[in-house]
Amino acid sequence: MASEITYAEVKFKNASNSSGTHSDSSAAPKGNPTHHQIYFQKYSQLLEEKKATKYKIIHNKLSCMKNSSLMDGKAWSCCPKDWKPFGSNCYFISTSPAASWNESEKKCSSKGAHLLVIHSKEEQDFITKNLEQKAAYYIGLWGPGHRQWQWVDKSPYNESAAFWHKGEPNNVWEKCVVLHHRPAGWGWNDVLCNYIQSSVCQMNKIYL
Ligand code: MMA
Ligand code: CA
Repeated sequence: MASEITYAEVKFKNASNSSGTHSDSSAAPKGNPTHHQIYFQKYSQLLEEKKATKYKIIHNKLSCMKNSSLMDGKAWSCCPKDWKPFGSNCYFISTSPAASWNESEKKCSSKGAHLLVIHSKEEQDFITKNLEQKAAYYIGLWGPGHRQWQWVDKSPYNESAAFWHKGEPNNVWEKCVVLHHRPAGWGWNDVLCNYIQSSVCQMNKIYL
């Protein structure tokens, strides 16, 4: 899947501006080579690697930050414009149109991503800071039955890194999971999969 994705028009940000919130900033990195040189060099490398036009361009604009250390010789870590970077991932909050769990996962998939997979409290706290307390958001956790919870990315479900609301999960018919806010804070609730809700998509950062 990832190998079928190419990216057009890459924008770079100063390494010092690491908050990642101003994704439309196009400030060139300090020193040389210039923004445009890196852009053309990297983009033509990508086109070469991916054999150009055969592949669909999914993300037209990337927002990139200079890596503090080289990752596999890649100097930049990027998220699509309007996605939020955290750790080695990019996150997209999808509010409209709200959709069933299946449709939500399909929408993420069409962006080269999947529904949110949460593996730490820090990750969940970062996401929820960007969410509306009145809404509920599908995450990439579902149960084929008998409380066998599964993450959409096939990573293992770990009970000690599960953040269920008190009293949840509570219903065998509720096989999909939302992240939502209750007076005690943010947590997970099992719900019917045809429930129409917002969602959060996640993908790995793109390293250039
Ligand atoms: C209640 C509670 C949840 C359940 C939803 C379904 C509002 O919360 O019983 O566990 O999933 O209802 O709407
Ligand atoms: Ca429930």
